[in-house]
Amino acid sequence: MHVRRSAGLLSRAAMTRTALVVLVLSAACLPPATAHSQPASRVSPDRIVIKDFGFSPKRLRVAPGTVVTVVNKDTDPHTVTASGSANFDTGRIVPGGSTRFTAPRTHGDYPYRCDFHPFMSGALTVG
Ligand SMILES: [Cu+2]
Repeated sequence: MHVRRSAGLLSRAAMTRTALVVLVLSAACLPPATAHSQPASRVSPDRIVIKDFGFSPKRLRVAPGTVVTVVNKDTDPHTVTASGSANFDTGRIVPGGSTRFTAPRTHGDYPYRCDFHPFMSGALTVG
């Protein structure tokens, strides 16, 4: 039947496309070939460190719903507070302290700032 054959072709095409996307993504996720990759980012990939009134990394990429650890290595208290429609907020993190929050479950870019120091900004990329 004509309709069923078309559907079969379509799903084969879709499968091929999916396989290609998986291949491309796998290649993109491979660690850099240089010997200068940072060991710290491998040990704690889902972590934001606050130091010298700045967030590191400035932009963190995580999977949806990831529990992100925030470490405050400054001598002042800080927060990680979503600037946009997202509602994550660590509240006050004392100097030397750490806390965790759950990243949004929807893919997207989520800028955040410190409630006490609005000039401190960073971004969470979920996806
Ligand atoms: Cu701050």
